[in-house]
Amino acid sequence: MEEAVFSKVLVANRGEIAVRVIRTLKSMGIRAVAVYSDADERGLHVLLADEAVWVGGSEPAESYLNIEAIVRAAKTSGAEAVHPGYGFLAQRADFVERLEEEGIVFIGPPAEVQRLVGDKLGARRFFSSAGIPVVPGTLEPVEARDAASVAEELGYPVIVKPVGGGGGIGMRIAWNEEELAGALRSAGELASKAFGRVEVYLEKYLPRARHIEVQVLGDGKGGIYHLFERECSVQRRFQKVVEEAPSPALTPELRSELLSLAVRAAKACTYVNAGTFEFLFDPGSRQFYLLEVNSRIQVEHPVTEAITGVDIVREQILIAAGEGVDFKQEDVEIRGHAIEARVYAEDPLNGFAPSPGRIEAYREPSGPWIRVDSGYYAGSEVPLYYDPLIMKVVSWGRSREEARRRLVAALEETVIRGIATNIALLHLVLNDEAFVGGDYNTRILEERGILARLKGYSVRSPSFPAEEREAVAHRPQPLQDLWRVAARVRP
Ligand code: MV4
Repeated sequence: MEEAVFSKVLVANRGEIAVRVIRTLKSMGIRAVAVYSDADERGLHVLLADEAVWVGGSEPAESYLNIEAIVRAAKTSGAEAVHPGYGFLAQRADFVERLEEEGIVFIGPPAEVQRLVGDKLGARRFFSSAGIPVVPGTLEPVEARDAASVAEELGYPVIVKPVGGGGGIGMRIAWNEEELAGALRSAGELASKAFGRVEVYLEKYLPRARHIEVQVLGDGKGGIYHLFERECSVQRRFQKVVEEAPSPALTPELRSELLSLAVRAAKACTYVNAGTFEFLFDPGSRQFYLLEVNSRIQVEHPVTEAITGVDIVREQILIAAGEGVDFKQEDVEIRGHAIEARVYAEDPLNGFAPSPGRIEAYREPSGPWIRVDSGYYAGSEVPLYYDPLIMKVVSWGRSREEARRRLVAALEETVIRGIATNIALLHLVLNDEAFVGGDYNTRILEERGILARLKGYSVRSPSFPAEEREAVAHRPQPLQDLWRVAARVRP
């Protein structure tokens, strides 16, 4: 019998990522402890874990963001380590330190690394001094009265970014001086609401750029490894919608340039555990610019797993246990192509408003080289309190086109009733000429008129009588009734 690195790990998250982490824990022979809020008593993650601890009310602040409640759950369950997933406490240096005080291992980057890369302007200064190119812009916060002259110097368009933020929250683009005042105001307002900090900085906005990020792993012994890149240029309001690996934009030469930049950046900040180094690639000048570093497992990690065969969550756990990584850099190769579609509970016909509620009918897609990471099941409830991500559908193919066709087919057989979803948008993107050709950038949704084509669009139905299709849709998949069997969950 091989010895497990930990015997019990607490998963401080919910939904699909908690399910994802629990699955790897089980594959490693580690007991998985779920935590849940009032809204998640019947969450899929609760169902699949070996034990589950209630941590508070439905509001994130009362449960998944409640450091003391999570620490208490870890202590009472006897967990030796905590995996934070993404969001919630994943990038909170104070959480890492609090766990340390209790002798509990945090499965993620150390507090000092979190602090360095979590301060976006500080990170810009740090990486810029380390010789890593960052997007032209300010290295200090910009006062409202100086903004116009700074923008003039950079040249329009510019993008206003909140100092405290991350992941696009509160960012505003200004195409000219008239728009700048409004952009400053709304970026500042959003920033103070979301992060309690009004400071903003300016960057030149690169409208034709592609968003390409590198998956990095620091082994905790000074070794830095990469698992190639993902392209995430399809975003709506800075929320990623479709991601793929490898990037169709890169030649082998550009790829090795990007990868060595990312590894150099990770070495400069002595990166440990899984991290993503986000870059903008300007196809015109063939320049890469570091945007930010995400010190956590990311939603889109499965496309990297699909092309490399590396279980990134497993590597995170091994690194946190002091074992380093379980692969050699020279053994990791890009095999084929993978594409991920994020299915959200949101209503494209109502301004993409969240669409919480009960999932009345539910059929997950399957098929050759299709992976589904979901947090829900037929009959379960999508709470309004959290990220509306329902599931990720990931396809792999020997070629990009094979992966794309498999993903289109998978979306066409997916059924989710009772709540609105963005599946029609995903279908339009995957069939768009620019996407099919791999020739797209961060403005694909606008430039290709995809949002405008959404109205009245529905995913092509197979030649099957509508009533029968409906009846099939409502037949339960096995998981639907699993909760009745699981004694831990009250019926
Ligand atoms: C940018 C940019 C262009 N120029 N910064 C989006 C998420 C966040 N991490 C950084 N993001 C961007 N920053 C400059 N200076 C383009 C993006 C961007 C984007 C912008 C609009 C619409 C879709 C986008 C998709 C990816 C990245």
